[in-house]
Amino acid sequence: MTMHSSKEQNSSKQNSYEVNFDGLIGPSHNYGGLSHGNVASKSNALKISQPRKAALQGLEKMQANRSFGLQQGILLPQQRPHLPTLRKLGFSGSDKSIIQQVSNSAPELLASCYSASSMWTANACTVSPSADSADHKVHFTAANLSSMFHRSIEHQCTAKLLRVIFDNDEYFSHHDALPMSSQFGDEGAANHSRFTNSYGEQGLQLFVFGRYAFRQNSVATAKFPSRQTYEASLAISRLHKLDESQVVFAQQNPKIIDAGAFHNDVVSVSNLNTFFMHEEAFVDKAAMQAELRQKFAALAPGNPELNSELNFVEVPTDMVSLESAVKSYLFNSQLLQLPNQDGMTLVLPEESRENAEVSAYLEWLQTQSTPIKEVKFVDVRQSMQNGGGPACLRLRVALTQAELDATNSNFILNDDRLSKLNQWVERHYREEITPSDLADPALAEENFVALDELTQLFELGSFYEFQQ
Ligand code: SUG
Repeated sequence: MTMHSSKEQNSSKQNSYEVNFDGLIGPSHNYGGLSHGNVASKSNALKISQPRKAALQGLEKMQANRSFGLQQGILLPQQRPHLPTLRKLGFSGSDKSIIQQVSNSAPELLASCYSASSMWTANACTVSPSADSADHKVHFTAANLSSMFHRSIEHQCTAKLLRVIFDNDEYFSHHDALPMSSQFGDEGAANHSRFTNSYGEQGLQLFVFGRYAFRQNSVATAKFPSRQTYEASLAISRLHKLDESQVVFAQQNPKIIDAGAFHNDVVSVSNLNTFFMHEEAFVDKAAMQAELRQKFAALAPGNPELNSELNFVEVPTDMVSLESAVKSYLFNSQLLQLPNQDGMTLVLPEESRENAEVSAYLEWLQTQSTPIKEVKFVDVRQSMQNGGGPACLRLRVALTQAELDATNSNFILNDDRLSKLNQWVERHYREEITPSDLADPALAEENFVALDELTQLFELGSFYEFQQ
């Protein structure tokens, strides 16, 4: 591998990329109804899932991004069922006997340990690019996901995988998840945005939280949990060595969490110098926008090459109600800068085309003078039925050329790997999973065979616990 000096690394003249790392949807994809406050997860609880279709939809989305000329990365599914968690909870004996005991006495625990929820990689971790950090490294903090039991068991495997993919101390710095307590609830990049003029330039990071953990009398939700705390966001900004002048903290509107926006990426999405957001997304929108504008303009004073203006594209409630925003996942889209194109492209879930209010809004948006010039739609319905849209399925990692070169290239997709993955899915995934299928030890066995083969495809060795 070529070594680069840190001077070269920081050069703004270097090429830089936003690489989307999508989650490969695992073979146990099912509808467990596990996420309180996530309307789709609850309303599709215990429906029959289609794991093969789900994974193929995910791969097609990744291929579409590649066809736009973008670099596309991939993160792997986790070991499910996660029997080590069930053993921790007191179940013992052979794998088969544990599955039988749990399905008889605690089916909700079996569903939790079977969830393929690591597919939503926007919740895998928070990433800060090297241009922003005092030590000029890319920082990763695995999200503890402590609010939902089925998600709280993801972070160890996530952190391990990130260390395999970004395995170079010169460029990358890894942090384990924050302490597992409700005061430090952290949901990763789904509540984090970054504004910049170009991915390799210094940027401004926006940390969005749902509640304060230690402050009395702060505004709070009435119905659904606020998963991210201010204290967690603050800790991550410290870990990532970000300067105060480059961060803004803003509280998500509790009303909108109670309407089903359990993560901020359900009501806003950013790219470069543009913020596409619902007008009711934040508690104090005016203060947040003023601070963002002021800090963004101060990033590069006196550099005439840089634009110091931020663009806010706000969607008013009288054009798109909160209910339509949550149902259609209008904002859970990928806002992309495609190579050799002037404006930005918004890649939305099909569901937003089918919502009359949202589709009328999108028509109108394209007649307006904003950075968003084009809309495209993607079919990720299997994931959507668990509350995961196009933006949930991807983790954005801004990398310089040198950092991309230092990234494990097995995890950057090419034609060959995509075709192998499609074949792997066809070979191993069930067409359907019903809730009662989780009780069948043969399903666990099949999943392990599939994952074992996957580790060979990615040259990972004995990565999963069942292989050790
Ligand atoms: O955490 N759904 C996920 C969806 C995550 C969406 N991610 C972002 N918005 N970035 C969640 O609620 C449902 C699983 C089930 O019910 O089977 C679930 O975990």
